[in-house]
Amino acid sequence: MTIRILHTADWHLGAPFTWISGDAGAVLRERRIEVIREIAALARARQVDAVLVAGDVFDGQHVADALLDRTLEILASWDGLWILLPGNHDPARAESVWTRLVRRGPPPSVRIALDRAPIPIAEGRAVVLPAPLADRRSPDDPTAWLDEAPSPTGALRIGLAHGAVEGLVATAQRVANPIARDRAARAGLAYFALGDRHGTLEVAARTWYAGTPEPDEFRYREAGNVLLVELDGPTAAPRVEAIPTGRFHWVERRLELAPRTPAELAARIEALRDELPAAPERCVLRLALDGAVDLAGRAAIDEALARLAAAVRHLVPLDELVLQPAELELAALEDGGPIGVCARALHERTRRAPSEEERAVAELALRFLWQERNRLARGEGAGG
Ligand SMILES: [Mn+2]
Repeated sequence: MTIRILHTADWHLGAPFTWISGDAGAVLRERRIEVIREIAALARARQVDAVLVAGDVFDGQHVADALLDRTLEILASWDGLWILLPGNHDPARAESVWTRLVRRGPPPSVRIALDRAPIPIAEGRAVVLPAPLADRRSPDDPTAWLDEAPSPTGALRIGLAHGAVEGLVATAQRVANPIARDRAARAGLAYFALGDRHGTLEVAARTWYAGTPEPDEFRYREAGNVLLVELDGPTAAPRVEAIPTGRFHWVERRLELAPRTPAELAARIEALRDELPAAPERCVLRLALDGAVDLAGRAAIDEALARLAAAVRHLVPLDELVLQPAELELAALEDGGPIGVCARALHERTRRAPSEEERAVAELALRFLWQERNRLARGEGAGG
């Protein structure tokens, strides 16, 4: 009879998003918790035998007690078996987020895989072999024990681990928490459920990273899923369905800009909205701007960026634009008084500044002068 599980990982509950200013951080924090309620609903709707959470359930050891209570309340909304694995963000130390959770009295349907001990599921027709992490970084393969792990005759063997499959990321350094790429074959696993990588990926035969159910970084386009896994037998190929659960899209774009009319430059920024994979309020956008523009173009871009920032959930600008005032613009600043003198001096500064930082400061000052000059020309008065 088919064994059916949900495989998920990297919930990172309590992730602070402190680098995201304003309300967006709070919205993203809240969403990470609410997606768990949707996973519970999926578990019920698809009638799975267990939900396997492959590590980094919590973002760290010091998440608030209130978050632990709320997590238990949400997990209780499905009364089937949850198996939670300690990962590198929430390792099973002597005192940890897990010992705190245990003291709060989780229901029997919530199993925390603190030890390298098989956990039977589906009335013993399958056994989950967990590889909990006890430290943030270890040079040893935590899944080595799976090769020799005992299991009842006839029971399917399902591995559950958190770490870096060897060879997945090219690096000269030794990776922490390495996992042998052929572990599933060596340990006779019908399926190997992994966490750590936040994108969804079939990394080897029978071996999957579920990815995080709610995206939280720009690197992975294929994040935001849970995996419904159906196992028909110890040698049958697993049937894996990626079910989308993510609400927010983390999108990266790069624009190379050259001097154009202000309207054209603003239109380039505006056009980004139509290229987003979802409604702007469901997008966290990192926008790199490269190239050179004049003062009027720069002002148009600033206004367009402000409109874009108001439309998307959060905008992270990586602004590398170089300011190249047109001769006409510099002439317009020549008022025969202090503004003209300052503008010429600042323009020289932008071209000869000894450091990138000083050049940026001089550009900012020049942009400010340009704004003030236009305000005065419109008769609005300084600072109005
Ligand atoms: Mn993680």
